[in-house]
Amino acid sequence: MYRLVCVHCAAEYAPEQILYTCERCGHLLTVSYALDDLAVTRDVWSERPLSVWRYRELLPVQGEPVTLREGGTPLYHLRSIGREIGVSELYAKHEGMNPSGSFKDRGMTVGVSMALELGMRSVACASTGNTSASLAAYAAKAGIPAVVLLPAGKVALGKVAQALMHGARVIAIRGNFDRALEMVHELCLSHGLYLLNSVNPFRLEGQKTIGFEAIDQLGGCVPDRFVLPVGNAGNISAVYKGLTELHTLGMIDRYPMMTGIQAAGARPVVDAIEQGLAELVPDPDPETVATAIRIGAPVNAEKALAAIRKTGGTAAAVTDEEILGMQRDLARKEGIGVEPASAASVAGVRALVERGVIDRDERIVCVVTGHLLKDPETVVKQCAPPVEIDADLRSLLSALRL
Ligand code: AN7
Repeated sequence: MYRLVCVHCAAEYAPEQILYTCERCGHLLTVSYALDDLAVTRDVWSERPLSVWRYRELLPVQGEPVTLREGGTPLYHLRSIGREIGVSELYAKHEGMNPSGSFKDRGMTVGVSMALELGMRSVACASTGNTSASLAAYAAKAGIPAVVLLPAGKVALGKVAQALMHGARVIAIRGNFDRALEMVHELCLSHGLYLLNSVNPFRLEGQKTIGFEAIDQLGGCVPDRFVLPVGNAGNISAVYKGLTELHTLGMIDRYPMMTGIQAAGARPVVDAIEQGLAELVPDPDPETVATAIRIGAPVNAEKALAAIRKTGGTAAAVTDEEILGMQRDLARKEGIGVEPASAASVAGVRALVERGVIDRDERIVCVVTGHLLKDPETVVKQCAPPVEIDADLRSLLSALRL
């Protein structure tokens, strides 16, 4: 059993209430389980396949979930990049290997399942792209309509293609993501659609399983550090929340240092950490090539700042050049294709090692959040086009300079 609890004033609400913010103080809600009554062991989990649903005792869904087989993503040892940076225990959890190509699927399998259990019959979100692609797919699977609001002209091609093809009603607003989120929130409250942005407490429950899986894949070992790209700061908050549950259950005895990486042009969380601010100052005009994290007013900042501070972690910004450079390195030196925002986590490790903030002995798990094919335009811009030749062997040998 669980209740919804305000992250700020601890007011409690019954789980069946359709509520995204505390009625007393307006802050976000989180799912709180009666962990003392929970009969679950690592052995029970390890008998199930690696997936979001391996951990179902720590998820709010009661019945059969709406699933496309999310989670169970590979954890790659980055031997080549690790050697270059001087960190031998560097890993990447490739969330691009989820059904729609990003970690959002972990949230949506839980979020859309809850929408149905709560009797909601339509869903909506604002998105920098991946949330909309994922919501569209899971709404299609569930057989319910979805509305998605995107910042016009600022969403990577593959993500728009997915949202359209899966049949969502796709609206592009002349404004940024932060404005789109305000609008869709109002729409959901006034017209009864179910809001599946990361203000939704149930969606984040699915995303916390990234941390569970990574620990399982390391043979039960807690890494020294988790590094995640930060946009709305939902994912880093979710992973930390999951770890607090494992800790309460006695399954882990320490916390990894939670580390958030933002783009230099969209870095309100980094500023808050560096300046020791209690509250974040929104950036009205965020800009970065990593459009997934082009977010100026992260709604989960309160939780993310606490996660970073309580675990002795940190936050850092990387430039667009560093992001794209690491996207190429991951592709060419490790065979791992990710979108720019995802490369930010590994680029952040490189920068923090160089600055002496990260110790080279640390065991580090970077979450790489979305697939390379999400943003083909940014890929093509970085690479020379194919060499076109006449269809004969002489031309081929000449093109290959053989
Ligand atoms: C690839 O799709 O916000 O810090 O609307 O797509 O939990 O927001 C995407 C975010 C990192 C940041 N990497 O995660 C959206 C959206 C990728 C992403 C993030 C996003 P949060």
